[in-house]
Amino acid sequence: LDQKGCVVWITGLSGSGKSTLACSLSRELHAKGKLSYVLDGDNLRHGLNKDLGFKVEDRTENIRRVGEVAKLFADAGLICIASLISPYRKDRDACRAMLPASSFIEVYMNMPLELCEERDAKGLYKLARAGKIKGFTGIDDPYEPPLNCEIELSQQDGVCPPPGTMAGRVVTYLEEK
Ligand code: GGZ
Repeated sequence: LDQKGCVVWITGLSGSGKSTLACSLSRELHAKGKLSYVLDGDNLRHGLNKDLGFKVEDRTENIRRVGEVAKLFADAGLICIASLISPYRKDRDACRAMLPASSFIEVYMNMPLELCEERDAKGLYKLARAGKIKGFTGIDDPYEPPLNCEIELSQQDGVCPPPGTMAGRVVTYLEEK
């Protein structure tokens, strides 16, 4: 396998496009003959992490477990793409600390809350606004943006770049490293 394993950690609000980017990135890498594997927070919560909710301690444990699994994939030589809200800086930093420097690439989906809320694919923001979900990230639960991420993706002139374009930015970064 002529590739070095690493973890691409995508953080951001619900609805910011993390899963879409993860999927697009995985495709782009596949097209280049690179092996990758996507660990998606929402999916893992149906299996590995189904005992966890959204309290601070649960989110911390959720991220810790995914960080450990991501490390295993990276050790095996894969590009592991983890997409989780991962709202706390210290939890993301703990995952970073599990890996050699430069093997953890933090990607921040810096999209305005208004955009995420407008998308509201699962209607969760609406429920959170109505008080039917408590502790929803961005509404009544915190999100701590990265201070030193490797890649920050945001709107350009008020529009969100297409997923393929954003994935391309990550691929370019990986190729240059
Ligand atoms: C945030 C929540 C919540 C609360 C349910 N807060 O957009 P989605 O729906 O499909 O993805 C979100 C997912 C978040 O799981 P993560 O494992 O990524 O979160 S964390 O990293 O914070 O542990 C959202 C849904 O779960 N969801 N309740 N209260 N998101």
